Amino acid sequence: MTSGDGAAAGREKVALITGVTGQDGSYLAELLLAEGYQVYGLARRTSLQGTARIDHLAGEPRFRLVEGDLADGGSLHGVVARVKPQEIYNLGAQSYVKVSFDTPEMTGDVTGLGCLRLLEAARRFVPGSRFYQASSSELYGKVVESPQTESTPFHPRSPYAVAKAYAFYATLNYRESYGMFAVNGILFNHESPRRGEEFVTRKISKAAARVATGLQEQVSLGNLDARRDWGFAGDYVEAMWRMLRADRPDDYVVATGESHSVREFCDLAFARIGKPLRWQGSGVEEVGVDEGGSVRVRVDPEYFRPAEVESLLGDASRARDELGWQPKVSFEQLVEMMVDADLERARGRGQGLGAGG
Ligand code: NAP
Ligand code: G4F
Repeated sequence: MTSGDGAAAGREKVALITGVTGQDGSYLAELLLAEGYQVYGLARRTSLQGTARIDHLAGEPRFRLVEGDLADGGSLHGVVARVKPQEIYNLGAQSYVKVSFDTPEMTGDVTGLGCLRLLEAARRFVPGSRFYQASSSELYGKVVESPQTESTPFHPRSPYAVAKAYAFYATLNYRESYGMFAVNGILFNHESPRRGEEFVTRKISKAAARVATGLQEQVSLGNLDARRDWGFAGDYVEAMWRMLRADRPDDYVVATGESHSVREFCDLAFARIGKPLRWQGSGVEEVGVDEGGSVRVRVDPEYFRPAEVESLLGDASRARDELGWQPKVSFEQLVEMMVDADLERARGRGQGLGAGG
């Protein structure tokens, strides 16, 4: 890890990304580097190096990692004071909804308060900077209308979503109280070959690839009826960047406008490996069976959540009309991209999590 020393203000545009080792952080770093930015990525110390998604950027002179933690305000103040970024993207979070039920305090601290700590560092050291908060469609939770827009009321259904609600309003509050250019991107689910393996899309694409290569027999999932508006992460980081280049600060929904079930994701993934599924049974007895009669998908209540978000569907009209943003990758292309990347990995030819993914 290179330590980032010295503000680059007055030279090229400087951005700070928290969560740079995550799925979105890696794509955003690539985008900003391609746009000529000096990029500082905040990373925390872990016992094993967790930089697989950004290792391909290691030799890039305009990319630096800086040590810090969203749970540690002092570290954030130190980094922001030293780097003096003009743009701050707060992507860091405990982002897995299911785990937030097991670690609600930590999730609240990092995902909720962490945003406030970073806003406060920005207010003190770079009040003229532009601040992006990674808000989430999980805020809509128990949805009251469909599709969801920027004016749909929130009803968070997990400690994660409650923490994101805190961060959403902290961001809005700094905009209104201090006149800061601080915005929320309300992003619906977005996936990629770099998606964490615990999330349902990657769990399915990886399982399908391993079934195809004889490494695995079947996969156990939770709620097959859950519906999500799934897009491609590479498209969504472009919306983040466009939000910070807008004439005025505002909050934006980012979504495809299409909703699909977990079952449909399985259908496409297993069709891609030449093992289309038919579904038998219902409830916890439901199974997805291939043409040879082998059970490839089954239901395990272990993956159910104490409170479920059943269905999400976004309306990104504002982002389209005001930012000129629209998704490029379709749902079908996304599933194929993820299964194909996992097939390469299962065959030992994959490029890892970063470049090429
Ligand atoms: P991700 O892959 O889980 O990445 C999360 C990042 O946060 C990782 O870099 C992680 O670092 C970092 N992090 C965790 N705890 C931290 C701490 N205490 N201090 C500093 N950094 C910490 O998530 P993602 O899918 O890229 O999502 C990016 C952001 O968008 C998250 O805030 C997420 O909640 C939000 N979001 C995601 C989606 C989606 O569908 N992907 C939709 C809406 C909103 P380590 O590598 O060290 O763990
Ligand atoms: O892939 P998931 O774990 O994503 P979830 O909960 O929608 O959260 C993701 O998207 C949010 C945006 O809406 C982000 F804010 C958040 O950080 C994260 O990136 O689950 C999707 C759906 C859920 O309804 C879940 O119950 O799939 C269902 N599901 C069914 N079986 C499963 C499984 N989810 C997981 N992770 N694993 C399963 O076996």
